Amino acid sequence: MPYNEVETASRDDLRALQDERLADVVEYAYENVEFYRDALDEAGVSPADVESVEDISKLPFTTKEDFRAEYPDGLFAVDHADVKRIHASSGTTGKPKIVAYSEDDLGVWREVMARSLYAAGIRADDVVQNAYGYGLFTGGLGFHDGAEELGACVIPTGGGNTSRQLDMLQDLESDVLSCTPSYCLYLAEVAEERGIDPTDLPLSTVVIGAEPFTDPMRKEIEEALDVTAVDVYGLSEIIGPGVSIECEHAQEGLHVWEDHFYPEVVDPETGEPVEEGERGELVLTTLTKQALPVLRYRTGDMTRLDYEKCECGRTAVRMDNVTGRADDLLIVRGVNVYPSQIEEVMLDLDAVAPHYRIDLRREGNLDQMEITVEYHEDFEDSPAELRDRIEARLDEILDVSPDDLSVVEPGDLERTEVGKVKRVFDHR
Ligand code: DLL
Repeated sequence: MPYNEVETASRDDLRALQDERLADVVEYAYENVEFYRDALDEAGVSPADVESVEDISKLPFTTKEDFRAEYPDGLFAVDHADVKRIHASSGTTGKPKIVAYSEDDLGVWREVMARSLYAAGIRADDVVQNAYGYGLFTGGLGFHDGAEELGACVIPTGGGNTSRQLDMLQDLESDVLSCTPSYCLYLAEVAEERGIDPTDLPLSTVVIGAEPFTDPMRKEIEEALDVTAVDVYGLSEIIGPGVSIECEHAQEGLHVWEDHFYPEVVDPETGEPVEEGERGELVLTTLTKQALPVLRYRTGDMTRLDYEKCECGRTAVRMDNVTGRADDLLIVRGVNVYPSQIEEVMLDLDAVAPHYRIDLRREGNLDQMEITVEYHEDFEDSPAELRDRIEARLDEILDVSPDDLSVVEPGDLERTEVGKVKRVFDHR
């Protein structure tokens, strides 16, 4: 039995619910948000033209630039008195994206997060240590509220202070840790430094998200901590964490809670919907949000949708693990390079630790790409020989070779204790 019976509703019933909710939210956004009224008028679409999800592609997109342009509250659909919580997501440049929640929105968020944790195998008798940052970032409070809603015990450690984090894990026997994938690995390293075998920690599940990771990285985490690592996805503009999650049964694709968030996949260049099952940019529409309804948001995240019924019995569509963003693309001397391609190569080699960075510079008119990786602490051969092996593998998958490839000692690359890991440094 799932947490909420809608999770196993027939596709037809789900579609009927989405049709009704989409028509409502379009009308609601049109009536309450000037930005949407103008955008729909300009596109020549009236809310009455949207009767079902078949009509969704008539609607214009919303972009992160729209959030910035409408800073701070231009996208709000309710009076300030009805806004009960604000979060914000800061990009690398410009103003943060401010997001707002009504009382009901907070209820939906709690429910989809509780549903998510339940799908990950977490139950009311579990102890959830929440190491996502508390504050304007949606990770901390999103997980906190969801775990409480589920009835679990929450330890709100927040990000950082890794030594204390480890003490709490051991002393309070936490079953579940929620944090970024890079922090999981860091925690395992600090445990080892303190003479604790990370596989002896009481954890059985880690719920990882907020930044991209590849399957080899997940394997590293599962082995390092002897846990099941479940991928959770979300973004502030839509609600925060809890848009989708893997189920513990299959760990194959993240169930999108489609009764609240309608997913589409489009070609990132043209904005046209891709064929069913093809890869492209994820576009999300909130179906029930009050304070901040969002129509066709271009997430920038690359994925594909799988409508096959899952072995867990849930009917909600599954999205692929997001390993990259449409704007992650690095153009080096005219050649396309995705950081996830480099990560896959590195992590496929047992001798390489899951820590790397890519530095891009321009010398004269020429792009220079430097890659730095750490060798694994168990690796005892020559780093020079390892370097040659990595170079040969990179050669196979990239059409451009790094100008400099350094293999450094374990621990040489800086770790991220708080917030999201940064691996690409574009100095151009
Ligand atoms: O990162 C919400 C979140 C918190 C998700 C905790 C999961 C766990 P933002 O800070 O607004 O919100 O960043 C959203 O992070 O568009 C993706 O690019 C990336 N992202 C989030 N989850 C994943 C994931 C939170 N599981 C942006 N895999 C999104 C890959 C992810 N990327």
